[in-house]
Amino acid sequence: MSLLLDNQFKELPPDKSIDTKLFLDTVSHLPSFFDCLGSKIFSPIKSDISGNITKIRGVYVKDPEKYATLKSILEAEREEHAEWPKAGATLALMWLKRGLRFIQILLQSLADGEKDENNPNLIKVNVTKAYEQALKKYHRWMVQGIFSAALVAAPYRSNFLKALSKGEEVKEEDCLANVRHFLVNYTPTVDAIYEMYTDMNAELDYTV
Ligand code: 0SG
Repeated sequence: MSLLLDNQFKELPPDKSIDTKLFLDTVSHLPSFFDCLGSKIFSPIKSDISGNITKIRGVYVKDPEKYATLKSILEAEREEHAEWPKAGATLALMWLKRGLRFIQILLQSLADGEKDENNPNLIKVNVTKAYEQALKKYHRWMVQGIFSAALVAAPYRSNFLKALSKGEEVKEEDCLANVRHFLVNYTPTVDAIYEMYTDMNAELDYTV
């Protein structure tokens, strides 16, 4: 079985609204995946993503009806402040979506067969591509240093694909087919969150 397909995202409705509970239930499976990667260096990344999810859920549970969609949470928080708050679920989702974009680009790059031909069992080219496109511009040198350390600890391609298959020996092609299947709903969901931040002018471009 595939770890990704066990936690498949649902197809978006035509208006691309994202059901908060469904979204939170699906993304909350992602942090445990870091435990399969075999290095403690991933712990701060796992904590960051878990913290984002906890924060969004904390807002949602206060009034599940009012916060039924991710957009309704942003709208409510926008109304409470004179400008977009550097706090709350709006901030947590802003960072979470960047992590989700990183995962999307990494998986897409693997699914597309992008490789370092000299080191075909490494995933550094895929991880670096994801980092440069999704995260790097938000990081100052110290956080970029965490990335460099994580890159050194990145698992071999074969081990990464095995982890995605929950430790089972699955043919590479079958595993990549599962990755592609997972991306069918995952990518539009991440795109829709990005579109929402753009349309609502909610993106904050500072660095950490
Ligand atoms: C398979 C190999 C994988 C390699 C993985 C490499 C990944 C890249 C490494 C990047 C290192 C990131 C370390 C953490 C950085 C954090 O400082 C930033 C900013 O964090 C935000 O800061 C918090 O997320 C916010 O939390 S909140 O919920 O309370 O709102 C908030 O604290 C904010 C501070 O805001 S301020 O007060 O300044 O306004 N986080 C990131 O950059 C996101 C990192 C996501 C990485 C996703 C990697 C996925 C890997 C998957 C592997 C399959």
